[in-house]
Amino acid sequence: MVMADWPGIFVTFEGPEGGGKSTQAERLANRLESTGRTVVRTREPGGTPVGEAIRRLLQHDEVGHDLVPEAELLLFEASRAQLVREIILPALLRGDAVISDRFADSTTAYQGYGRGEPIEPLLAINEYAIATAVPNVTFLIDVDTDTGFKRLAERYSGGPADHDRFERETREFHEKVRQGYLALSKRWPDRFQIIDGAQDVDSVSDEIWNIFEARSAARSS
Ligand code: T5A
Repeated sequence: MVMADWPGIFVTFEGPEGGGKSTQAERLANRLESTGRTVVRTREPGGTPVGEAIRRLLQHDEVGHDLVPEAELLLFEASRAQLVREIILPALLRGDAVISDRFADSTTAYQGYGRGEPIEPLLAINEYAIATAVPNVTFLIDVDTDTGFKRLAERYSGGPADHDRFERETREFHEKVRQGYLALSKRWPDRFQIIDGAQDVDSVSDEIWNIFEARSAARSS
């Protein structure tokens, strides 16, 4: 993958369900904005009108239940290709900070390691979808499957209908996803920062902020 030299900074949050990605993406964005930085917040699947329509199909629409694994994978990539070209690359070229709640590593972890789609061809499709938008830093918020499940159970008091299609997958599936993420962090140790998501929310966000500041300083020196 070729990392482009844009003036902005691209940060992604990744990890298993319930680790705290959305919470921490929001906190980092707020903290950055309080320093005067322009922040573009986005999420996957979604982030554009096209992507949000794909998100509904993938996660909640009944028709999505019939998706074959190959179609599921390509829909995530279609949402990503749109997001990169419509939102992410223009923002990075303007010099903004882009913070994305999930990105291409989610496809490798869920569709690759979780569903068993072959990893190397999948990485090539990821590259096609993201073009030059390789994240500068990826925070992998790691929690064990039991902790992630417990947090989601606490959040949903309305029963199984509230859980999306992926949250209803087996424990074994989610364990494979988690191990997949850890394998990816070994493949790209410079980009990935593993964060222990079992800590309390403030400790996690302080750790992320310190790493972010150190990396920003290193980039501008
Ligand atoms: N997917 C996505 C693929 O299969 N392939 C792909 O290519 C892509 C992009 C997206 C789904 O799609 C799949 C993966 C996902 O299954 P989503 O709705 O975006 O679905 O779901 P997630 O990204 O998994 O988001 P979650 O909300 O489930 O988890 P988060 O964002 O990790 O956690 P968060 O911040 O929402 O927190 C969950 C709960 O835990 C609490 C929060 O208050 C909340 O109640 N919490 C903590 N509690 C204690 N201590 C902490 N440190 C806590 N941090 C948060």
